[in-house]
Amino acid sequence: TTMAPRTSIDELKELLESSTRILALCGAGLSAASGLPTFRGAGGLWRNHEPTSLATPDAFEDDPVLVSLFYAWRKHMALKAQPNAGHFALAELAKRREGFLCLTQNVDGLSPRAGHPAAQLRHLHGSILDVKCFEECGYTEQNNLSDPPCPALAAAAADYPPDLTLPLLDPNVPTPEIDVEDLPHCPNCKNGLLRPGVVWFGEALDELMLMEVDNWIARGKIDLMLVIGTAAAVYPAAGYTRKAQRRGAVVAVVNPDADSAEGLMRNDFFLQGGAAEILPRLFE
Ligand code: BJW
Ligand code: ZN
Repeated sequence: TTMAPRTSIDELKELLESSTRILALCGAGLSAASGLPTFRGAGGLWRNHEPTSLATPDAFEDDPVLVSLFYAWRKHMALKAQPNAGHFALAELAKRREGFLCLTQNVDGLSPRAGHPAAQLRHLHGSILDVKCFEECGYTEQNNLSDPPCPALAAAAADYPPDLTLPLLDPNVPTPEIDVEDLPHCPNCKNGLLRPGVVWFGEALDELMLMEVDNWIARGKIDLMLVIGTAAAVYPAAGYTRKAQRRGAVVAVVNPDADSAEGLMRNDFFLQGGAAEILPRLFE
């Protein structure tokens, strides 16, 4: 429709109260107030690289040192960051509402740290705290907290700004010289390099997880779909909005940027603002 979306937080609260099945899709904007940069738009560059150009198997193949440095830095920031009021509000909603499922594209681990019950949270794009073998021998390691990930990458830590509010690594500071052989290798096949347990462009999302999500969606009518802090430009994640609409869901977008919401086929509610401000008011 061409109708302007509703913007009343009280009206959305009312709908939320009467909803039994609620689905959320979260993105990098949810963690913005924790000091973690988003992918697209201001502040996204790392050493003059687009973060999305580093998030591919080809980038790792071409320059494993560069991509490993990028993820070592991202992991460091994720571990230093604290969950914000938006993560806590979603975690509280999950505890109060059995019929709430939260799909997050974020790999930073802030939702679990806010106490979000695991049964009501799916990490569509994996976790930056997980490690797996690049050669796909099947080796994986969960919740690896080592920061930096290995001694060779520790050299780069000298380069980290002490304060997360500072911009990303200075592109004028030369990339530390690291030998590929000194990057962490797979203890299982002894051959592959270790890589973060995230989903890169061109890689499949976990099949079992996708099935679980589809089963949840198929179980019945969805009353409300919350689209929080995401440009909804990456698939299959973005497609859940459409799937929820087919199950009858009213779509509510929480985003400071009106243009970001435009990409969705239709949004019945648009609450303009930061997730850390809007979500606590919505769920209180
Ligand atoms: C705030 C805020 C505040 C700011 N409060 N909000 C269909 C059509 C076309 C292409 C495809 C298609 N299907 C698949 C594809 C290809 C591709 C794709 O989608 N490409 C598109 C770019 C078009 N998809 C894939 O490749 C996926 N895999 C796949 O499809 O596999 C198929 C397959 C099957 C079988 C075998 C093999 C393959 C995988 C996608 C993986 C995405 N991975 C990344 C990197 C993860 C690791 C890492 O973290 O480094 O995931 S890319 C990056 O984008 C990351 C994010 O999760 C994801 C989404 O970004 P997000 O969260 O939306 O962030 P931003 O920055 O874009 O937006 C932030 C938003 O927040 C903005 O709106 C701001 O306004 C807002 N905001 N402050 C609230 N305070
Ligand atoms: Zn291996």
